[in-house]
Amino acid sequence: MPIQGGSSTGTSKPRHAEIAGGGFAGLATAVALRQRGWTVRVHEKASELRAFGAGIYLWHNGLRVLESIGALDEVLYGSVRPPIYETRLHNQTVSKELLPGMGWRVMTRQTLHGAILAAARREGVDILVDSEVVSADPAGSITLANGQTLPADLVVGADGVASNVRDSIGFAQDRRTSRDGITRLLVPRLKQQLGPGEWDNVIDFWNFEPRVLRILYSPCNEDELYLALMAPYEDPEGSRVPIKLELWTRIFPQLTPVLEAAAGISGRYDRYQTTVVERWARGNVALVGDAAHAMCPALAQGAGCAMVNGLRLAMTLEKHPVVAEALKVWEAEMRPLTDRCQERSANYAATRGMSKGNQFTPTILETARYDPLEGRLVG
Ligand code: FAD
Ligand code: 5PR
Repeated sequence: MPIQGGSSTGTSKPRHAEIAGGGFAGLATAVALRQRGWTVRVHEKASELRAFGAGIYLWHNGLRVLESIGALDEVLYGSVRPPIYETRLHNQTVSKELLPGMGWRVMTRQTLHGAILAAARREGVDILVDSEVVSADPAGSITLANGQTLPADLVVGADGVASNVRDSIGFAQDRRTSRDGITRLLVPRLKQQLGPGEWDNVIDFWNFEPRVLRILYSPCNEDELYLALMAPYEDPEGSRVPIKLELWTRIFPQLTPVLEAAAGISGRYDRYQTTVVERWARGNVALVGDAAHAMCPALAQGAGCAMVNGLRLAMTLEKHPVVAEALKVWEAEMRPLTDRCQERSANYAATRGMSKGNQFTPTILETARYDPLEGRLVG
């Protein structure tokens, strides 16, 4: 008989989860648990529920999670599937990838966050803002900044790369920062001003001479364009925000209209971060998303993996009623796939290898091809 929210002690009281973090990981996990009979409370330390950052890519794996939690239609409506992923080196096209059979979409982070939040509200997830989780206890509780301690059958640390849940428990971890980083901005499409060109494509403009600068040009919808401006951390001009317009237009003159728009936005430069944690779970506490496996963005899989792992966590808890046992099964099942993705992303970032083009091989796309509902690879 399937376990429909009955607690492991055999009473009919629904099992309860306390989740730290109202980002993509926390909210997606919350909906997946709620759909399986749990009561769920999400704590977000910020005073507003919103996504930080500009645009985001999702692939088959993440889109299947959205389908499962009831957020896909809204995302499809507000996003695009660019016809081609083009890579240019010194403005010469090195590849045009069509990615046949592969589901992928580009959208603003607000579109994605709004759709998952709407699903959470529909499902009756309890969401508190201005609620900071300071620590967690593997026996099953969290403590808030206001001093309150709340018991739970399951605690989820989805509180991002600087996770308090993780650090309060003391998981051994390796945290690294890369030599490159990114300034992310949303600007108007300005297709007319850009002039003739295939401006509905994603275009990854790489430049190594006279200096290392890269622009990942990603349309999110008819009106909004996501610009990711990459520069080494040690380049004070390339990493400056607001951007140094004259530097960027000199190397990428074809993007002048959108760079002018970008120069009017304050923006933020972030170095890539990687976190490897010895374990994803201890007792009744599970780490989901960047708290567990922050990764370089090269393969655009951080949020996809986060949501997949959150959904699979809820699915595993359905099959294994003892929470601490379920968490072990879940980690053993999901970790290798996530680790491989993190390694491949780190490798592409370290070698800047995406500049060679034809980057989306079936192996590289392994995580993107994972179907969380079927538990196997597609395509
Ligand atoms: P976060 O998004 O960091 O959310 C954590 C939430 O928890 C926040 O709302 C925060 O305010 C809250 N919080 C933090 N601490 C506490 C606390 N103590 N108590 C309560 N709340 C707390 N991924 C993709 O899938 N596709 C992409 O295209 C992509 N592009 C990227 C580009 C760049 C440049 C970078 C850096 C990352 C990219 N990623 C991408 C990765 C993706 O952004 C992250 O993996 C994803 O946002 C992780 O979600 P999360 O919910 O785990 O963490
Ligand atoms: N892909 C995406 C992205 O946002 C980044 C990278 C790759 C979608 C960074 O912004 O390689 O840095 C990358």
